[in-house]
Amino acid sequence: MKTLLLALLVGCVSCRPESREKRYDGHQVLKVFPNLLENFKNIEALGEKYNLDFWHHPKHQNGTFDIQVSPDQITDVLNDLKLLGADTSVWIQDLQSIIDEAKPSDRQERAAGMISMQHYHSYAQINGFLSAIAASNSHATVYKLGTSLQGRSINLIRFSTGTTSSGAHKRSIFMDGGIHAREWIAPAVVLYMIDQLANNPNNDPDIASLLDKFDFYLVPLVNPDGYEYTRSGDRMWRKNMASSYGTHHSIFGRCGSDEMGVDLNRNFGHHWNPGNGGSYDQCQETYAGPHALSEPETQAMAHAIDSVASHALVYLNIHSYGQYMIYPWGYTAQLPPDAADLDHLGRVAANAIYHTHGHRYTVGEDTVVLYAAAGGADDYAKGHSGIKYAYTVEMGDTGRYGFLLPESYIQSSGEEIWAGVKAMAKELIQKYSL
Ligand code: 0X9
Ligand code: ZN
Repeated sequence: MKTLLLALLVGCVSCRPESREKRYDGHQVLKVFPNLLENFKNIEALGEKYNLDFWHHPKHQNGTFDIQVSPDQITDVLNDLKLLGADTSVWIQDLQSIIDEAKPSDRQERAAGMISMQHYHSYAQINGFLSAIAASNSHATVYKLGTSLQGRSINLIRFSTGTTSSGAHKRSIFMDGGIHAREWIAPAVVLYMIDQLANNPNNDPDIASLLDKFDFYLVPLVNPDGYEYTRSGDRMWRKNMASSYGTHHSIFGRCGSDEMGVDLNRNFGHHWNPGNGGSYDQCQETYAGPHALSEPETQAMAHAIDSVASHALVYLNIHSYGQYMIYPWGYTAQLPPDAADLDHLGRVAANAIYHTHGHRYTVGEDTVVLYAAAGGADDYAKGHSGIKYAYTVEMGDTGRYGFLLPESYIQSSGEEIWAGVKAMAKELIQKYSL
């Protein structure tokens, strides 16, 4: 018995561990032109029928649905689309090869707490970076906002040089990334901005004057469990790692995975409604959760947003892709009363972004520019917490790599978003005579 056990153990030591990474060989991403107005609904219904992952929804008839399709579905889906009279073209022929092309390099480990801004990093490296900054920078403090479902800390770093000259709390700018696991460019760009504030690598004279007027709150990784899962399990994962909610419109296991996940950007509590741009179905990418703020990640963020609300002027919920600077409401097409102010400041940012690397960002209200979706962080920050300038930023690109932006794009994305943030801050300094 002992010998057998030993043999088994020895056998396992020499065998290669089976790769648990989900592969996307032969999966395609289609660009689908609806052509007819009624096809917006028909194509959405097709998505439900085949449980498809919609990477992008068009707003206008000349826009495209970007739809990921597995090899066993492709013939049926193409047939159904043809019957509807929609035109299709294949954008990504083989998703796995794009995933491989945009894979992070292995040369990113550096001394403790030092990370390169040219690479995507693990949860542990990101936390090491935050701790190293807090240890060496007297203006920086790291706060733990909460714990994810799998036990990871959700951390915020604050930069503050103290109160205003009259002793009041400075106005604040709050930014977060990584609420959607697969949108790697979002945490990378939040880290880029943290690096600018902490280390001022370009000797930018603006940094000191910005910190003189504003406190900055940054959360690089809202959804650490999902993010880690995209690094080692499923590169295309969007949600958190919630297991089945049992009775909730779904049969456990039906999704082909034990982790069904909640779309954290459908789970916030301002007019939460799965039927409005989200889903009651756990298998769907936009599952809104069993009730508002059901997830520890959204609870942590909601609490953090609430606690800065009395002094925060700007909230940026950073995503990819599509190049949009959009503002509430996501739950209704009705504009907030101060929409003109949000539109103006959004255009200030978009203009600065354009003048950095020539990328055009579309500015407008969520439902006008993108689609209706309730339960978003932007709606919560503005509607519940009362932060006036709340935006969703959808970074690049516009359809070459989509969610799979290679590491070589981090630097330019960081530069342009940071230019946008600085332009907004300068505009607010003028407007509020800060
Ligand atoms: O659908 C989303 O959550 C965002 N787009 S993404 O492709 N990154 O998933 C847009 C959210 C816009 N905000 C609201 N609808 N509240
Ligand atoms: Zn997103």
